[in-house]
Amino acid sequence: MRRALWLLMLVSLAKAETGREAWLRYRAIPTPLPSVVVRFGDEPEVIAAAKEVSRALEGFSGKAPLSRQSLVDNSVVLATARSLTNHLPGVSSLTDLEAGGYWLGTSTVKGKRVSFISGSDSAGVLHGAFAWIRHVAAGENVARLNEKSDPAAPIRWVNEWDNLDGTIERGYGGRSIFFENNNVVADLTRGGEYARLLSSVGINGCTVNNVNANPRALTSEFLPQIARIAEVFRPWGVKLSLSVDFASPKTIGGLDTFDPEDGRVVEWWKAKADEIYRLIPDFAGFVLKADSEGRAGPATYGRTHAQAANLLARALKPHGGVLVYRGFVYDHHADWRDLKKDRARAAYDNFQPLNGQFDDNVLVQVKYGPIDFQAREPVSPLIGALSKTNQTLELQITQEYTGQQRHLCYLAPMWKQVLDFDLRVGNERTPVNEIVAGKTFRRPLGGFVGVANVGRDENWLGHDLAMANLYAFGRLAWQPSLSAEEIAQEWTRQSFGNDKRVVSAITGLELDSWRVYEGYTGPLGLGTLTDILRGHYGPGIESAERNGWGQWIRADHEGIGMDRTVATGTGFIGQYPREVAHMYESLRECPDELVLFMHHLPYTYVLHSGKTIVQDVYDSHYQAAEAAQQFAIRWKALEGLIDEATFARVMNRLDYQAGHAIVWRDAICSWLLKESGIPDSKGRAGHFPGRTEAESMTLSGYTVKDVTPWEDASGGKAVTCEAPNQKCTASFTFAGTPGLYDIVVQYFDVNDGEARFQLNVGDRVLRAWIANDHFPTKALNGDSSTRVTLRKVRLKTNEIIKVESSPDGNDPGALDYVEVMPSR
Ligand code: GCV
Repeated sequence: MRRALWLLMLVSLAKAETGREAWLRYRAIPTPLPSVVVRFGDEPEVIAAAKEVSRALEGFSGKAPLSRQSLVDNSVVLATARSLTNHLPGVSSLTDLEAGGYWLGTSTVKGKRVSFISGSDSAGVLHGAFAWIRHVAAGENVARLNEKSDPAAPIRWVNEWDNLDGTIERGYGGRSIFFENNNVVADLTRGGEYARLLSSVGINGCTVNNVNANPRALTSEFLPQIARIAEVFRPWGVKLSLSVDFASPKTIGGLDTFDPEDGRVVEWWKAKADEIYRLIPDFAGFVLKADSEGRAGPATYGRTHAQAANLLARALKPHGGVLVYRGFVYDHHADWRDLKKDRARAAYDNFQPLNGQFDDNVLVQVKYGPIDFQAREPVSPLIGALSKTNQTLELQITQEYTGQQRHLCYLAPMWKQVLDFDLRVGNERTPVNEIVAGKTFRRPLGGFVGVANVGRDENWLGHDLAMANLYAFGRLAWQPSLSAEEIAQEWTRQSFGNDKRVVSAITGLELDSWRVYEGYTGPLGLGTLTDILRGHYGPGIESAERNGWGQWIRADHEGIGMDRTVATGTGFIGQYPREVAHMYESLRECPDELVLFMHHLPYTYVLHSGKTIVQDVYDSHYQAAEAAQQFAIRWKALEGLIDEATFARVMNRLDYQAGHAIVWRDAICSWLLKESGIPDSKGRAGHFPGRTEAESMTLSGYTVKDVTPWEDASGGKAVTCEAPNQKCTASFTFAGTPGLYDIVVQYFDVNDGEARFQLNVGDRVLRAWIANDHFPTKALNGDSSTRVTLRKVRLKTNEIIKVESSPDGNDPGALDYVEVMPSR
């Protein structure tokens, strides 16, 4: 029997996995398990829970369990607390569970060994079922389980920024699983599968369309289509909500106004809510982005955010719906010359004065930091200020500013810092997670929202390891006290099995990844330092400066950083409660990791680390880029221990990340060297051993081009091959000693054609490839800069190394440099 199980396990390891099952893989587990699933109750969620447990048991044991509706030996029983008490009056089923909470237990009833999965309600049974499965998958002994668990907050939602045409704003895992061509897709299988994934980590709501909402979402023609999505969500206890356009009464409602104080507008929203609830009785509510980044809002009529929010909330109220109002409101035409202007102040300045004016079914959704999902930000001071307002904390699962799922960046450690941060409201312990959950200020509602943006890619987010972020968001929204490590381990065990080597390697990679990403991108609280005007992906340091978007870093030849102090700066720090404000205002106490968010300092300023700012940046970038090289090596060690297809997909991404981390390192260090004029005391910045710039090779057919921004190309230049049907060549003579070398060809792969490349050494063709990746740009810059690496190439002195490329469409087959280093 044991042998058969292990064989089964090996077979499942060998199966090519697509990632679609995510963490719900249900691989063989060599442990005795119940052979019967008993269900009491006919609620759709209880039925779904029982089916899920059956499915899991079949995967774990290799044998489909029997299904029953009465008690038998060696069974697992699923029921709400009430129906458990009705069927088995003597069995302890906790009655003090909160909505969605569950109890897992075991007992012997009339001589029969039984495991119980019970919930406060039918959603609780589902959550309990997935929790029970999680314990089994982790190889734990469920025969001794006795666990009661309640969610930390009632709102645990994801937002999807899906557009009705099928694109996704800031989505990196393919097109929408919900929409195409301004309609809901005919086949909603993926929508149902997604709801199952969400449910498995306790997420109970999903806003399916972009907060930059298309008014069509609310039209009578479209709503029945939306109702189809709600149907596939329903069995999984996931409620649907919609993002709405505030101008809808005018744009689709035929009115000449959308003034929240106009009676006709009030009536329009009421009628719209009634219409929706006729189609979707469990509709969760609306999400509204107003007066932000060009969206319509109450400012058009001189009304407040509270008036706008309450207008919609009152239409939803009779049906039990909520209105989530986004706190992400700021002026994106700010005057950068004005040293007192500060985008970081905006959320607080806009919403704090309205504290107490929002209805009880309104939640203000606050991004974790005062700017916009950067790799590191301080906690938004607005969170501590909304003492009489419900809130939700907005986290971002989709890695907009953190590598867009091409870079591994497990965000749970960052989220934990946010959730655990003690804002010291009233000089008392007031951690963010308790405030937003509604506990601190005893609010009726509160919670957590993650911007997920999953797509049609088989593995949902584009990077198999990024799924740890979706998983972690759900787990933290349920139980913020979990550690990032516990969550990474849970996720790894369920996704990749319980082999100790696998669990430790993958957990280790996940846990290191955010600090590594931060280390080679934006340092010391400066923000990610990406190109904020376009893709938010590669380096684009000065794109933050001298424009109205307000992500300024105020760098010049002398110093860098925003002065946000009360004493001499924008006064942002004064928005925090006293103790926190004191910490940030004082250079002695301000942590290094945020010092340039809070202060403008000379490059020579000595940090708590004992290093000058400039040296700290050089060091962190070299260390982190090296750590990113190690990620690929650490992953390589797992070959044969996880299924081949997943291994190869992740290997590919980590190899790419290793190269792109060097693009980042070089861009930031070269820029800093030029701006500050202060050399790297370790002699690395600006010196690139083994590197030959394309522009200094012997060129045939290529043209030398300046790259913008200059720091995104080595030496600020690239060579392009522009004449159609031409092959260009760039060559140089290898002057090193004979031996084994790694050769890197750094080139640009623009999203507009598929140029061909070839690398030759002497007469040997070492590699031919097509530049056909899909980076978010048509330009030569840090988004499109990428590499091919050939390892252990035997070279002789004076051999000619030659790169050839031929353009295709608007892709000019551009080359940056070739680097030849002894193999390590
Ligand atoms: C949906 C940032 C993103 C936008 C996003 C906006 C928001 O500005 O870049 O794509 O819009 O935040 O959160 O509303």
